[in-house]
Amino acid sequence: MTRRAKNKDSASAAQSVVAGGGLLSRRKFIAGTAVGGSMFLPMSMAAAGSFENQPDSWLSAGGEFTNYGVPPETGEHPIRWISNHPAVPGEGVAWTPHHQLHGSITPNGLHFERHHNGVPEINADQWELAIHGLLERPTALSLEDLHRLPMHSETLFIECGGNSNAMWRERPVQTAAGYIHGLLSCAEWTGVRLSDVLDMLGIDPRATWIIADGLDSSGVTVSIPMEKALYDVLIGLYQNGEPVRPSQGFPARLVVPGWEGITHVKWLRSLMLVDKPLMSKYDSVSYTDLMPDGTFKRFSFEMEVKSFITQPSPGVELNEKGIYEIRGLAWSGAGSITRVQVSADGGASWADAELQQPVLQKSLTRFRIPWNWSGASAELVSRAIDSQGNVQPQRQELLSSKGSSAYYHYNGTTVWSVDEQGSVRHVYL
Ligand SMILES: Nc1nc2c(c(=O)[nH]1)N[C@H]1C(S)=C(S)[C@@H](COP(=O)(O)O)O[C@H]1N2
Ligand SMILES: [Mo]
Repeated sequence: MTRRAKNKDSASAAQSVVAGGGLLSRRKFIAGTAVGGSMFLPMSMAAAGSFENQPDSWLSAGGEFTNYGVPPETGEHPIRWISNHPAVPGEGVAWTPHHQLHGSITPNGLHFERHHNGVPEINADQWELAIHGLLERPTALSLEDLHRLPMHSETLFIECGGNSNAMWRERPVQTAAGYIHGLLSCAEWTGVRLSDVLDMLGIDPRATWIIADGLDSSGVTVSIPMEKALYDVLIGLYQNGEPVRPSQGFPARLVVPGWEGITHVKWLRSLMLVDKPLMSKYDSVSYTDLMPDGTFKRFSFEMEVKSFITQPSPGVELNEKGIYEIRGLAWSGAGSITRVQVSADGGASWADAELQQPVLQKSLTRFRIPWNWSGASAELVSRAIDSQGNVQPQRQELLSSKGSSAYYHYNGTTVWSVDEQGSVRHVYL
């Protein structure tokens, strides 16, 4: 690169700075002026123009095709991290490795799992869903019956109410982003509308709640207000186009847009219409919030606005100074994401990240912003705002409102600190 070009590049890089710590404007990044054009281009041009370094695959026929696709054997290999209760093996979670993923859809094999007593084996041919209680025509529907009803698809996140609960700890836990925030996934769910099924069976107007239970032996029984059931709940049959996976609730699960994971009852057994909540263990003990005044807040159904940075993040280190794209995920159970702000100086200054289109309701939204890492230490943090005007709180703000003995429903910020060697750690500000 000539001296003149270099000066021009650093001048444009300076112009494109949008916030402290080296956050840059996306437009400059794409135009290549900020990158200088010299980092990537000459290398890839050389490779493209030469036949000397071609791999052997160039010379012979390829391998067999399979009837079900598998991930590549070399390169990055995203996998879930499983953590089981030591005494009750069926009680546990598998975390989605968000620090290894891109885009906004979670591949089915990497969808998070939360089981209270393992994955039951269910024979789809014998399966029936009982629908009873305050209904004119109580019935049992087979999978075939459900298939004949109109189908709907929606891309939606599911987040466990216990996701990110390590963030309530006194010290910042040092693990990968996906193992802090990965009880969260996003898929296109296809199924039939619960309202269509209930309308067909004749709803008794006294019905105000619906109680869903599953076929696993964990006694997961959840009360959901009828208002929500009739608004947008799906009986989910397909996940990213293929039958719901056994760990996700095959043959049918509830999909309750924007609401906490426990309401998405898997391996559906029955739905009962009633005039009050059941107050099962999952309504009244688990997934409730201990408030600073000593009372418990129940039915915190809607997952609040939240975001975190997936790259860079602990374990996803920086090897040299220069331009990187900061990437992350944002979502809200209250609607869609309208804005994500990113800071590279621990919240002293903020810049708007680009939101990957289309931005869907109650779905994961990918955000990105270019960043020129000077080699100095930096504190990276993101903050999301949703279509209802809700702003993701800073961790300290959340602690002051919810108290420090909370366990569920953490939606505060997460800060990654980058040191001069480019290694990334989780910190509290
Ligand atoms: N029948 C049944 N449904 C269930 C559960 C369960 O253990 N049994 N776990 C719940 C919880 S706490 C969550 S967070 C979600 C997780 O869904 P996933 O495993 O498909 O990610 O399922 C919910 N539905
Ligand atoms: Mo959950």
